[in-house]
Amino acid sequence: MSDHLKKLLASRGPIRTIGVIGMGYVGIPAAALFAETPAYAKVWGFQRDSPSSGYKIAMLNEGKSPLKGEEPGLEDLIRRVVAAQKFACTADFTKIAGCDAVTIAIQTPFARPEDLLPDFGALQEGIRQAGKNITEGALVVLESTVTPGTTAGMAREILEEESGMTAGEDFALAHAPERVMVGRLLKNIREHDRIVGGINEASTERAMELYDPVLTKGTLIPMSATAAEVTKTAENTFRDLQIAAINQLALYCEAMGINVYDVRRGVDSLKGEGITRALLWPGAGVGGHCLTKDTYHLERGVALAETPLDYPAGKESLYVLARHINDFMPRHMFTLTQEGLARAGTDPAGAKIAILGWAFIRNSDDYRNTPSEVYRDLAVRAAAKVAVHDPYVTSAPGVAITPDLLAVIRGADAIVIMTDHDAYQHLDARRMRDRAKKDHPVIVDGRNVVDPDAFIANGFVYKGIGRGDKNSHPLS
Ligand code: SAJ
Repeated sequence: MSDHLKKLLASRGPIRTIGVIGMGYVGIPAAALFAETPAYAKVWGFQRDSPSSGYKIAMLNEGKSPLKGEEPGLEDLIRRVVAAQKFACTADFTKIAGCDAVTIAIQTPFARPEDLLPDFGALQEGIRQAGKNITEGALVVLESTVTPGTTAGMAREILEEESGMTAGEDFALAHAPERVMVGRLLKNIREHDRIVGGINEASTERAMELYDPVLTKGTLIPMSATAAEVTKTAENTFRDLQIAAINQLALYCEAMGINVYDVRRGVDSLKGEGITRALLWPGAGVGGHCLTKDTYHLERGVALAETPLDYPAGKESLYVLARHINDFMPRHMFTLTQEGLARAGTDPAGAKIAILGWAFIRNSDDYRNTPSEVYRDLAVRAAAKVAVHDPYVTSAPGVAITPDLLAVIRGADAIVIMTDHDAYQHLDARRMRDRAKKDHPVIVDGRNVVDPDAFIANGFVYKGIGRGDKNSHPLS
C-alpha cells in the first residue's frame, strides 16, 4: 500500500520546509530547533490570530518568546533563527502548501474533568487547516497527547476529508508525542528518546527523517501510530500509579502508627539483578496538566478499541483507582487538619487556615489542576477563614494569593503545607509559633518538608502525610 507513498516521497526528496501548527510550550521550541537545523531551509510557525493568542505572531517575528518562566536558551535561539530568516510566524495557513512536513502541537484538555471527554476542538481545527493545505507527498505529524486511536482514526478522517487524498498513500501520517517539561523544553526535545509512530512503514520512516537531525542524545524509537499514542499516555499513567502506590502506603503507615519514610527506605534497600521497586514520594496530591488527564486518554483509547477488553466485570481499572487515590490526598490533608484542630480545641468554623503553596509543583508558578484548590474548597465549606501563600503564583482565578508568608501565618490556627517550594524547606518552628500567636497551632505537612520534633517541641500539633509515628504525639 505504501509503495505509492514511497515513490512520492522519493520524488519530493529530503524534507526542506517545515510547518508547525500551534505556537505553545510544545510548538515554539520544536519550530526553533527545526529552524536551527542546517538541513532545513525554512520553518513556518502557524498561529491563529485569535484574541487570546494572536499576540504571539508579532512577538515571535520580533525574535521574542511569548512563553512565561525561565526556558534556558530558548529566547536566544528564537532571536537567532528569526534573524537568519529561517523561522517566521504567520496566521496564513495556505503557506502549508509549501511545506514538506507539518507538525501539530495543540493541547487536548478535558472539556469537563468529571465527564473526562477531551476537548479536541482546537486540535481538530489545526488538523483541518493542515488537511486543507497539504500537497501530495507531505508528512503530517501529531505531537499533542491524544487518546490512542486518534491518529489513525479522527485525524486521518479529517485530513482525508479536507485534502481529498488518502493517508499513507498520498501523504504520510504519524504520531510523535512531545515529552517536554516546563523549564527544560529545548533540553528535553534534544535529549529524550523520540517515539515515532506512523500509520504505515513509509510514514514512520518519513517521520524519523524529520526528527533525526534535531536529536543530540536522544534516539528514535519507531512503532505504530497507536502504539506511540499508548506509549505517551502510559508513561504518565504509570507515574501516576507509582505515586498512588506510595500514597496508599502512607495512609496505611498513618493507621499503623509508623513512619512511611522508614518503610520507603527499607523497601528501597532491596537491590540486585532484576529487582526493581519504583518508589516515588507520598504527598498532598497530584496536580498538573499531564498526570491528571493522560490516564483518562488511555482509558478512552481502550474503551473505543475494536476488540472488547477482557477484564473483571464492573471493576474500575487499576489506573483509574490510582487517580482516585491521588485525588483523595488533598481530602486526607483536610482530615488531618480537622484532627489537629480538634486536639488544639479549635472549631474549624471560624478558624484561620494558612495554605502554603498554590502551585501544583515545587518552585513553579504552574497551578493547573492544583490539589491546593480541592483543599481550599473543603476548608471554605467548613466555614474556615483561608489565607494562601505562594512565592511564584502571583494570582489565580477565585483565590487571593500573597507572597507575604508572615502575613499568612499571623494568627493562623493551622498552617498547611501543600507544595514543596524551597521557601518552605527551612521554616523556623519558634518564629512560626510566635507569629501564629496560638497556644497550640496546627502544622499539617503535605510534602515532608518540616522536622516534626522541632514543631512539637514548640507547642504545635503536628500532622504529616505518612507520619503515623508522630501524628498522635503528646502536646508539649
Ligand atoms: N508528585 C508526587 N509525588 C512524586 C512525584 C510527583 O506527589 O513522587 C506530584 C507533584 O507534586 C505534582 C504531580 O505529582 O503535583 C505531578 O508531578 P510530576 O513530577 O509528574 O510533574 P509533571 O506533571 O510536570 O509531569 C511531567 C511529565 N512529563 C511529560 O508529560 C512530558 C512526566 O512524564 C514526567 O515524568 C515529569 O514531568 C517529570 O519527571 O518531570
